[in-house]
Amino acid sequence: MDMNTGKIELPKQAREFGFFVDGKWVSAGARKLIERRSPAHDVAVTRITRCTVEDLNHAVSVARQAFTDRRWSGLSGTDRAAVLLKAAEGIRARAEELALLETLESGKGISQSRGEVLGAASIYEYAAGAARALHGDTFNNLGDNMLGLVTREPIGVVGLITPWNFPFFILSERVPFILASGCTIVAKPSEVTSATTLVMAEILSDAGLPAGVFNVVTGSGSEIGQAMTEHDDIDMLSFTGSTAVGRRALLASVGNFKKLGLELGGKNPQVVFADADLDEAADGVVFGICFNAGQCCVSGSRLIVEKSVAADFEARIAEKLSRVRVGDPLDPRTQVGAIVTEQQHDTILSYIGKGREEGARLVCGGGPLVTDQGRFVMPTVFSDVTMDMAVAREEIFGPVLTISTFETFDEAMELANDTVYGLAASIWTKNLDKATNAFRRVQAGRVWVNTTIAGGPDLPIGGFKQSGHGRETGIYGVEEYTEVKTVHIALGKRDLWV
Ligand code: TXE
Repeated sequence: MDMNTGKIELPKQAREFGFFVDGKWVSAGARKLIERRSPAHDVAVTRITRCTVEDLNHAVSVARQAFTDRRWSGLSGTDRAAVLLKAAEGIRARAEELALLETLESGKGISQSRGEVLGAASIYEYAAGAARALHGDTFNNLGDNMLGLVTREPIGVVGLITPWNFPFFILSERVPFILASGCTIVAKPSEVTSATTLVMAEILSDAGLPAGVFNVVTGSGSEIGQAMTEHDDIDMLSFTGSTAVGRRALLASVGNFKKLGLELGGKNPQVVFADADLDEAADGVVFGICFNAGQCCVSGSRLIVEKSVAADFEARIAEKLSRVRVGDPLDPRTQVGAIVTEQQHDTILSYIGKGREEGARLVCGGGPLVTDQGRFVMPTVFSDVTMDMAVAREEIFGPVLTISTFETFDEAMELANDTVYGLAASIWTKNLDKATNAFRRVQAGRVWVNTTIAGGPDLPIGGFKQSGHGRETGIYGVEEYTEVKTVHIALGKRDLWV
């Protein structure tokens, strides 16, 4: 580490991982490896195993056995909570290792990774409480001869497919809730960011999670991921990723009618009214588009601003963006790191090209940041954007903001809802009536008023429209992984039918 800047050095060699099934590491053996190069430095940092479909099938049968024999689901909520609390301790103890792996594989700034890892530990602590709070319902009003119960049972074996943008945080928004419910898991992280999920398997095992309850297979999405979506012995699939793959998962689920939790894309509006605190709103908008280099499903990528303040607001954004630090993610001062893959980099640049061709006015940015190594994109803003342009309609997943204007409240709401997505929205105004009317009208699973991308595990997350199905986190996030069972208990002597 550089003592003046706090900048961390690149590791000397790539770390190699097997995969984790039935409480043990399985080494790659004769299987192929997938090498991951740091997107910011172009050097190999990890190697993971390209698991086969047989490996997946084995992991699912292990998770099935662990579910059926009730080694986890049969424990009390208190006992499950104890393991989750120990896992939180384990995450804190290995926080620096996790944060570094996350940064090396994803390209996000190390300070952000550290924050996400510690945030993840606190999600496990929240979920430990939820494991104890989970309960059903009783109907004591059915007369003296009948008692009604509604019990919640864990749904079974859960397949978990996670993306590369928040590999550890998204994992942690799901795993402790699934475990709190009593289910068992087979996880498949993104092939470019698998390391922290694998380390988590070891942390959970060290925390006392019984063998076979949390298993990780690694490999390609089109092979292992697709096989998971089709698997007849997986009871529920939680998928986070693109809307296109989410649609495939939905089609594949028909084999055994598995339940699906889907968190997909977004094209999230930032609605700024003239009576907002414009400086704070501009700060929020800049954060909302720069966070994780815009590779964030709840990224505030569509600014919809009241015409009377639009020019002033645009100038504030451009000024603030000029002060955002883009660069080496190993430097703790970096705010915007590298773009995760060559493919994602090309996608973002092609959208920037489309914005120009479609006649949007470039306010700032507009291309890659030229560096000796790695791939970076300058935060980019397009103004005079209309909703027929691709940059306004499609999820870019990069630091590209579009600006459109409105004159009336209704027009603002129409623009905000003019999208197939419905993941998140932010509203900036100091007028309570306006804020309330706006959050009621906007079609999104998460709404922020006078802030953006904020909040913890207490509240549920998920999308409206093509942004997905179901909810994660909060008490809803545990209930999501349960089946509801209705029980009628007859009391006293039966009134005979025959
Ligand atoms: O996502 P994929 P990609 C969006 C974002 C981005 C685009 C493409 O717009 O530009 O998706 O990114 C696994 N069956 N989001 O291609 O392919 C894959 O291995 C089952 C939004 O990386 O959806 C990985 O584990 N699984 C998003 C996961 O799906 C398959 C986060 C996500 O990868 C599969 C990421 C298949 N056929 C991208 N193919 C968000 N909502 O946060 C791939 N996978």
